[in-house]
Amino acid sequence: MVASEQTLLTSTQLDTLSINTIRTLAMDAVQLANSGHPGAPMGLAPTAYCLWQQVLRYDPADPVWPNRDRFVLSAGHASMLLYALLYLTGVRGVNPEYEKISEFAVTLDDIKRFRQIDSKTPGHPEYRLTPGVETTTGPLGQGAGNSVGMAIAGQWLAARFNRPGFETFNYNVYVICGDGDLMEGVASEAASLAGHLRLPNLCWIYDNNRVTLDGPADWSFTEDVGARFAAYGWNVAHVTDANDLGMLAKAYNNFLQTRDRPTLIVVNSHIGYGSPHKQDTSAAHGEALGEEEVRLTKKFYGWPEDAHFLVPDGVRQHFQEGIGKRGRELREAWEARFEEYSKQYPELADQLNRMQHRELPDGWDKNMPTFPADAKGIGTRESGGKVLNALAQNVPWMVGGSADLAGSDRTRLKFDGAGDFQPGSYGGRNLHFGVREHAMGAALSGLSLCRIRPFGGTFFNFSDYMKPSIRLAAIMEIPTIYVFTHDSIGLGEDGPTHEPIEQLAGLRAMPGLMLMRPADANEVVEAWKVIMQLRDEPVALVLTRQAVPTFDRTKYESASGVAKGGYILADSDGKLDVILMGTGSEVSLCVDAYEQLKAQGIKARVVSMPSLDLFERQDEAYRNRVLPPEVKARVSVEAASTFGWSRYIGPTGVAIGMHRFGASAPIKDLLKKFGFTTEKVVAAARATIVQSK
Ligand SMILES: Cc1ncc(C[n+]2csc(CCOP(=O)(O)OP(=O)(O)O)c2C)c(N)n1
Ligand SMILES: [Mg+2]
Repeated sequence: MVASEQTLLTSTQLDTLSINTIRTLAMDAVQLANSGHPGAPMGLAPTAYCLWQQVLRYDPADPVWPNRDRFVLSAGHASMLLYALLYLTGVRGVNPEYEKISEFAVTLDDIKRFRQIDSKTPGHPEYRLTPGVETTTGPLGQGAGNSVGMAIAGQWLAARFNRPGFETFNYNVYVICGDGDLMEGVASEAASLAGHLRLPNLCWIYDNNRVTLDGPADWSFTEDVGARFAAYGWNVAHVTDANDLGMLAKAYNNFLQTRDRPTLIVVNSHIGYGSPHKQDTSAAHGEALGEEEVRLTKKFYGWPEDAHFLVPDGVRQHFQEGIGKRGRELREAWEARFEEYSKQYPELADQLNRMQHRELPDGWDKNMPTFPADAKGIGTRESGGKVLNALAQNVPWMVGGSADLAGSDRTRLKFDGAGDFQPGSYGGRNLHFGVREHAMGAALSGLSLCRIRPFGGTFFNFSDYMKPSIRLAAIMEIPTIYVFTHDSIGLGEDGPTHEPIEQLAGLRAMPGLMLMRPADANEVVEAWKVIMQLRDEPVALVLTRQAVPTFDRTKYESASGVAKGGYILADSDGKLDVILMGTGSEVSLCVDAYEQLKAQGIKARVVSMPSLDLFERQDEAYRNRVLPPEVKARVSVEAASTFGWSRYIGPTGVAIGMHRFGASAPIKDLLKKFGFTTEKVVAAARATIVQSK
């Protein structure tokens, strides 16, 4: 039943034809690329088809409609499933300004170029590269984690922006996940959080096919997943036959009726279902089926065996009449209501428009605190919390929280009306992630993808617990904000388990992530100003626990130099003898050493380098002005691994840093033990002057 018979097809036959089109496109694309996973898209085709065609409130003509239902393919290895859906439903493209354009997101030619260089159909779905892809997935569990942030965003937007008669936000978030996703810790953390928050707009669809790459899931995964989710507080529904569209529709309805908690739909399926010839599931898995198996499977589907990338007449039209028509009507009705809403609530509508384009409100940087010179000073976590609270009052869609350390990392929003995001108070702007760093990382991305400006805090050392999510935010180029405090051995008594050593070097090595480690309270203000203006870059703001002096800016240079990543803080007239450079809490050591050297007649310069990433973006003339190539005597000071500093100190420089894990003791003893003293910096300066002669 192909092409010519289309006019005679019943809706059931059209269902089958559409499902088999998805399956054969996946088989053909993987076969041509000789790479990828055909089995998962084949087994999942009816589940995804039913969701898109009958349930999803999504207009393919406008993939950035703010109230669209979100579809997340957490099982990113099944990417061909998503590409087939984007192609068959005719999802349109968007430009970098998030405006829709007439081009299709994915064409049949794109599908033929699956996994090829510069194609719009990469191995795993990538946000930004392929319109219609809501988030980048592939590392298992991450999409599921993102979806909790998207669902939080949905509830928050509804609470903040809906008005009587204007249900501006009521979208749902659907996730397809597999055994792998549900084995990963991040998904468990996220599910636990979603259950606590009773997010009613969240639906995970679990492809319970009982196999993973290595073989039967029984080898490693035997728990009762449904019971686990029930214990998390989720509604759990079962579909015992993944090919039964009636059962699938009932399960989706069950979700739509359940308005007091998230829903897990457990779908029992067989990977690569429909291919009775292949009993060994492994081949249907991480690799192409092979020409012969493709033919046999097509024969089983009643498909012309020699046709490749066949899209029978009527299939795309069928999708247009289903999801296309439903989505268009919903979106158009929404737009008409939004026009009326904009008249009645112009301020709210303006906020939504700015959010959609990642713009800031006017006056976003007003009432910034200023910090007078103070030799004792305050911790940068402290000044950071003050700046954050000032900014969040100016930017109503800044929402965030901490992984159970808000009291320590100072990320709590304390002003009137900030509130807590909890069941029953979804308009709160303080999120309580609990001790779930990884889910926090993934959820922050989900929030950002729904246009909220999210921040999340924890101890810097625990950035490792969320690094896979940070990495994906960097790949996606989304402006998430990570506030990492207790940034060195300076945290003291908690000892080596809590003292970051290699984290600065590690995160600096990550492309697309901006790292900022300001030196004093006024650098913190400037750092936050840079951060707020980022539109397509995540940032790690790294702050101290301990007090650091607030520099006298009448004596030293202005903190506005932070915007250039590195700047001259203190200088000497005439020919320089030595450059001292540092970041964060160690800059004050450089300043103290500078003063001593000055008294000894040595001409030194202090360069504060809060962001090496930003510094590298400055032109050569500026960089050479700050770090003149002819001055070879250089010292870097950072209470962390010295990895990376050789680039700035050169062969005759000295890097003061950590070469082992820290220790548990009061800070003053640690700084002495590990050599973070003025004397040590002065001695290093003298040594490098000699070495570079
Ligand atoms: C974090 C992470 N670890 C490992 C992989 C490699 N990987 C891709 S698919 C897969 C098996 C997943 O099994 P399942 O979720 O059951 O999907 P199915 O094979 O059933 O489609 C693995 C281990 C990955 N993508 N992400
Ligand atoms: Mg599986």
